[in-house]
Amino acid sequence: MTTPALLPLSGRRLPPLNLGTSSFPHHRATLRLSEKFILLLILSAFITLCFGAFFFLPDSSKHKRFDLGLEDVLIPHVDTSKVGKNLGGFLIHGQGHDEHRHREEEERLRNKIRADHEKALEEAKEKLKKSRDEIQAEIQTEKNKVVQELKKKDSKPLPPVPLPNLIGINSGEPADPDIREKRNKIKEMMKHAWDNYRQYGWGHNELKPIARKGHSTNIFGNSQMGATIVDALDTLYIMGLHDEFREGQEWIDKNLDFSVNSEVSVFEVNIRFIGGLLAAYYLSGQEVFKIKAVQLAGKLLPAFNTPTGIPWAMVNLKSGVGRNWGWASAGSSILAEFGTLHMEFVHLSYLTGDPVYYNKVMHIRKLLQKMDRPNGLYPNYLNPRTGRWGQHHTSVGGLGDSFYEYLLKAWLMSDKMDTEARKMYDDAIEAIEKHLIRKSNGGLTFIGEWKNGHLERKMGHLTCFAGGMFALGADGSRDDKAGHYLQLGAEIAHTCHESYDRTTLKLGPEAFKFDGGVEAVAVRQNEKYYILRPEVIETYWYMWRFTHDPKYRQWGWEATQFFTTTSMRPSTSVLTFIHTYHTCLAAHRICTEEWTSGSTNSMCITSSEAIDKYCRVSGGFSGVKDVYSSSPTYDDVQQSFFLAETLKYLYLLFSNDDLLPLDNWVFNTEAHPLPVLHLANTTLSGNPAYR
Ligand code: DMJ
Repeated sequence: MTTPALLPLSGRRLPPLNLGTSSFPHHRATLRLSEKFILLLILSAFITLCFGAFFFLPDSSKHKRFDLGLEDVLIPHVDTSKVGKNLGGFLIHGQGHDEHRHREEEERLRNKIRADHEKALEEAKEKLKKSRDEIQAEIQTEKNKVVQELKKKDSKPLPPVPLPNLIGINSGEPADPDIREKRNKIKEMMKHAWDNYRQYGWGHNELKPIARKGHSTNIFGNSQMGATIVDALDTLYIMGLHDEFREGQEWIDKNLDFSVNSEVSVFEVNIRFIGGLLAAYYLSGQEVFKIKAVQLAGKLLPAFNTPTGIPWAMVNLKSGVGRNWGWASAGSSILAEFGTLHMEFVHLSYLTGDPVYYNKVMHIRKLLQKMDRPNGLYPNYLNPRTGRWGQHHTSVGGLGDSFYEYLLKAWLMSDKMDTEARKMYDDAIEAIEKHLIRKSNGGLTFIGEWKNGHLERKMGHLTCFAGGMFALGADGSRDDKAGHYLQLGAEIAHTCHESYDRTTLKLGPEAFKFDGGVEAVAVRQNEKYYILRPEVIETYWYMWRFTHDPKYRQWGWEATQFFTTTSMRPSTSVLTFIHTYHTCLAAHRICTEEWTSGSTNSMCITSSEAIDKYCRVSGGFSGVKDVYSSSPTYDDVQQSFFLAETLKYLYLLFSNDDLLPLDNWVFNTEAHPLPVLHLANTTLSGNPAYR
């Protein structure tokens, strides 16, 4: 390889020197003695010149050069301002007395450093005399001391804040024995999910119920942060599973540590961890949850260090370095992610008396308010460096969904004082109704996705939450269109129920179309899965609370039947697997027939019990890969949101309305209830810590 190839000079290749074969043959690699001598002479002349030049430099520049050296690190400068006014010029030549003192001072420091060095060497020698185990034990003790110190520092008590009105946290027992039985069934399912996680996945983020081991995804980074524990706490609490709640609390107290070198999703950590911890704090009053929530929030704050203040999607909890998802349009942050922090961050400021969290989310809101919106719609992508929209895609499902939800809920959570949020919600919903909501040929109302001026007639399972949102926002809507929005909520609930009803398993696919003769059915294979998502049941519950139409409980129970009837038992051999699977199918068929004919004879009940006994995955609950297949395969993941949301909404659906009444509680997007704060307008002046 030629030299230019190794060291390109400003990208230009050097032409090969043509010295002639006789004077400098190409194959000769060494220099003659005389040539070496000349080179050495040139080199030594050059070095002498450099040294000489140094002594001709003015004094001040000599000092500067020394200041940058090792001396600067080892010998701290004497602070002249502290030494006394008269000594201000103590480094200037010609002031003999000062120079003398300076030398003395340096000498003293040098001696001290020498002594410290010797001491350290002695200690090291002593250490080396000890056994490997002894040294390791000593290191561990030192480490523990540091961790304890840090913990003490982090666990400083927060300023006392008056707790908002916490009503309806232990109620909801229905009088009707049938409803009570269903409610108990949901509670038992929660216990099944929890116990298996406890046994096989404890401390991991999620559970693989068939492999019976821990599971995680990149949203939680690479460390085990017990996502299921944190996400499940408030569901355990409202179901009265207090022993399990205490187990979770103990784990959090002892093990939940955020000083880990792990890159997590800011949004997911906020809605699941901070939301979960705050809800657990409000429900139980246990300080540990509040303290952990605040510690974690501190770790998320560096994500906001972008030129616009729009946070990165991911942040490393240890280094604070943030970045965006590689797949997002033009390096953008995602609307549903940076727009779903408001509720939790307002609560953090309320509880700590520190406005930093509130300011971060209000800054996002103000920035969004100022931006132009194509057709009044918010695109899903916003670049945090330039502050410009990415691709003009708008969705009420994935990438957009909870941004709209949080506008409405910010208003509700402020006891309807945050009218700015309500206005933004009303404006956004009007544009969505105009451009995204349509009726299919078969009369089903659906919410499509806007892609560069074109409406894609497809709706996601995630979008189904919007039925509940419309119902929740009906009261207080612009031009008093409450009836209209309640009706819209009912229509979305109906469409989403249809998407369930048109499948073999009576469970909804991830996305379904309204195009080319297709109505509420998934077309692509990769849209046919169901991963225990909550959105449809969430909408049933809101609709139930606002209308008390029994069909919503009936629809919720249909879904519950699936969870208890069509899951498959893990098997020790292929034969048992096939046997179990056929038992499941057969039993499910009998049960479905009995159910649709409205009969509740003992055969169905017996079958149902048998199905529960034989068909439920004994290691927990799993999602399925194809809801249209009569022989579905399982994804082997028990999502943490199944415990946080799906089972909670089901439990609430079969509870009385006095459990977590909607006048006092607002659910974050992960179904964690946060109390309404009685704040004056959008400020935090309701909190004495701010006065
Ligand atoms: C949950 O984590 C939250 O509801 C989020 O807003 C979006 N979807 C998942 C569950 O489907």
